[in-house]
Amino acid sequence: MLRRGIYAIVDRDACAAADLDPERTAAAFLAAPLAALQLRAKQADDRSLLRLARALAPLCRAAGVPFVVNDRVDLARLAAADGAHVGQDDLPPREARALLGPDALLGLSTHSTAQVEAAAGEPVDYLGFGPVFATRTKTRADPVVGLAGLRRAAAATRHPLVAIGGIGLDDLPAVRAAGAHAVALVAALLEGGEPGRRIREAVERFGGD
Ligand code: 3NM
Repeated sequence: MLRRGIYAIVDRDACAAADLDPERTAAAFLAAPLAALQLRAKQADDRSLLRLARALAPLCRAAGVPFVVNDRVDLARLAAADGAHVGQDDLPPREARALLGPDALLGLSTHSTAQVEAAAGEPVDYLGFGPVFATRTKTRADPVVGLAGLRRAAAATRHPLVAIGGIGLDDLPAVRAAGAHAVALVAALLEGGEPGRRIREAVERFGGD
């Protein structure tokens, strides 16, 4: 079961663009109480992704934060991560679950109410849902769903929703009110080059249980 709160994504390419080291950025995020920390590295070759995943896994374990690898179930296993997050074109959830085992945290990206409904019987712990707002982080992002779309999706599923896409710190209360169980953030946590300060602000603005 995914905790409520901030789902911090360490995006290797976004970190590089912000002149931040991904490992240090992860360490800064982990000083705050998080729902999870995800490693995302779309441009990375397998070896660098595995190396980075193996560097982040023990940091997350020491902090007591579940560690999730984006897209790559195989590398999640090899790095002894707590789980993986798959997209609509990655391994299907059932196959991902078979590789990861029953206790792993498994998430699936969804981008419409139809996809949310189609995920009803899938063996996943949560659904990513977005983009809620326009994002520059994801190339070829799906159409924006907005807060109204998030509200409709939340009403259509029993899975916890992790809202994602273009979400700023000022948006957190509204996104939570629209039914998000957790909120995934990339760019909003890197602005200003002080990830430790931004993550504390995010956790504070999302609010407690
Ligand atoms: N997935 P930012 S939107 C990785 O819609 C990702 O599934 C999305 O980054 C989806 O917080 C997105 O900087 C980008 O907008 C999130």
